[in-house]
Amino acid sequence: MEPKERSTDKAAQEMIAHMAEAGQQNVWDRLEAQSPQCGFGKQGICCRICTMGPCRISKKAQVGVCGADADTIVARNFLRAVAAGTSAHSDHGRAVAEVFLATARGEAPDYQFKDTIKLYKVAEDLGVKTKDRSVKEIAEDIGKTALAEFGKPEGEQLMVRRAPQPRQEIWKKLGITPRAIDREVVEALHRTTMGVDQDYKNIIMHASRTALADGWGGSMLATELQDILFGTPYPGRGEVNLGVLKKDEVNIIVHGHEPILSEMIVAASGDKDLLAEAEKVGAKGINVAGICCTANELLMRHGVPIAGNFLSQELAIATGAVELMAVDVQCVMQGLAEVAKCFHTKLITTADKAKIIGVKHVPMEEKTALNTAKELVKTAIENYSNRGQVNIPDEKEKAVMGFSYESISYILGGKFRASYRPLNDNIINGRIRGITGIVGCTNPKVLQDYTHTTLAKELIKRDVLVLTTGCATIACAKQGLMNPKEALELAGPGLREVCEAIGMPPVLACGSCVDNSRLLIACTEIVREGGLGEDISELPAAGVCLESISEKAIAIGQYFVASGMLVVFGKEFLPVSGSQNVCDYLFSGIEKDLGGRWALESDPVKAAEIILQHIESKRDALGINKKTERKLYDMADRRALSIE
Ligand code: SF4
Ligand code: MSK
Repeated sequence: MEPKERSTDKAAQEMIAHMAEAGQQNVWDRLEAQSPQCGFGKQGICCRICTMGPCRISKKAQVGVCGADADTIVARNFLRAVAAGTSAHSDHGRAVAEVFLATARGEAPDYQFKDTIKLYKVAEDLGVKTKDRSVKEIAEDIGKTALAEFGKPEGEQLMVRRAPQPRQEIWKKLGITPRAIDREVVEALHRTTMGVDQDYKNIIMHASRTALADGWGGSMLATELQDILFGTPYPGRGEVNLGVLKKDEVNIIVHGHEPILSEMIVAASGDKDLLAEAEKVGAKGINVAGICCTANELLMRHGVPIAGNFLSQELAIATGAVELMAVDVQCVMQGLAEVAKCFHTKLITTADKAKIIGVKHVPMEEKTALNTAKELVKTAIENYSNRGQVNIPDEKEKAVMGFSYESISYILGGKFRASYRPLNDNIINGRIRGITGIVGCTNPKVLQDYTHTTLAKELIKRDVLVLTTGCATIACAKQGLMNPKEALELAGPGLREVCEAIGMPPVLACGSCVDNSRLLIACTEIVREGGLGEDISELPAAGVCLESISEKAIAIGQYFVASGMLVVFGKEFLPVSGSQNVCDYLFSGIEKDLGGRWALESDPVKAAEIILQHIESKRDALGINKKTERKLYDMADRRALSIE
């Protein structure tokens, strides 16, 4: 396969070609070696949860050894994916809560609370008293309460109370208001063991509860506590793509999800002594860049450049310019270890729960975080002189990123009148037709970055405001969609007018995977502002993920659906086609229960059509598509106008 058939990104194409010439294997080559992939797995109809199996459903054998049919097997696999995704986001949230509590107790001296305004807000939401108490006292109670959300023996998730009231009522009526996060995941695994839940709708109902424990629980806690610790993102400039690596500086890549260590590496890279050491080895400076969601976290808060998204992780090492890559959890390919062996790059794991065989492990502890980070930076500096040939592509693009729901409110209304009112008004008057969250990863099965960016262009062209997270954000940024100057040229006239007046791009970078919770809050704020219905399900809005690699994306999709939204997903990434009943329920029946539903479409242009139709149908239902005729008042009308 030609590099052009693998990626739309010129920098990636250059590095793919370069790796091929050098005989080095990457993710695309390994996909080819794995092809053709198992058709049963693709349809979700293989089961290996007990040792009477593994079983797979076919014309010849329409049930497993235990008698489980395709509906049960597909639903069980779906729930297991949601549970795995929920556990990933939520364990991330727990790690942040632990550092948060340690900071409050003075046991993590390198961290501090950067956003105390948000600290008070979160205290209120978690029921923590603030009157006559110090920041540390409040923070300690927030930390304890947040940690309890993962395993409390009774009660429901506290953040759920942020949702619009009618939404909370729906969850209550269906009995799916999430309880402790760990409990929902444990119950999901229990229900899907052999011989437990064998009613596909009942299984999917628990998938909603589990996913809600993610979106309105673990992920939301992760986002909120990170904002308090590291600062709530506000729009700032940055650069994106492999061209951000520097030929004459020590390059360090941070990759993964939890910003706990990467924040410290950024701090350490500014250390005077370390900068002097870098100079001694002939480097002009220390350049930190990110990959995947860690990259989003750092650019949004510190303007740290982004080297690439998921599929670019091996390509970054193949430039020969990376002295050290520090990885923590999630989306880290084991294949990195092999690629790193071909170069001087030191690959280092830092999370005890995520080691790679043959890769050096430097454990990160909150008590000594900055020292650990300094050690890593020092290792990178010492490695600079071991560089061989360097091939850094020229490509890089400017981007404005950092749209938390607070910052959207701020830029819409200004410091003293921060509100979503201008957004609601412009949706109501039709300049903006609606909003769409584009989320997701990059997957070697599809042309890198093509789907996310084509979809984003289609939507903004038709006056739909786009909010993005995760690797989809990086894809859009690489293609200039977060560069207001370039992107506004592609926006429809209504959206363009609003964005120009406010000074924002038509595609807003809202953060990492856990930051999809920001989209839930943004939707809630729009509902609260008024004029667009009483619940998220009434909004002219949708979620879309045309490209994913991870179970996390299925968990996100399900919590969007359970929050009342349409979610359009890439066909090949939701393995449910083996059960017509499960498909019928997820694509249609579930809407009666929850107001949201799934739809499958892999073509970004067709996906845009589905979203547009959905948005217009919601606008019709809200009555905001009716053209109100301009009325010229005659004298009788004027007399009838009363001034209260
Ligand atoms: Fe086969 Fe049933 Fe065991 Fe699954 S649970 S592996 S379908 S026997
Ligand atoms: S990093 S889950 S590849 S978005 Fe969050 Fe990117 Fe997907 Fe990982």
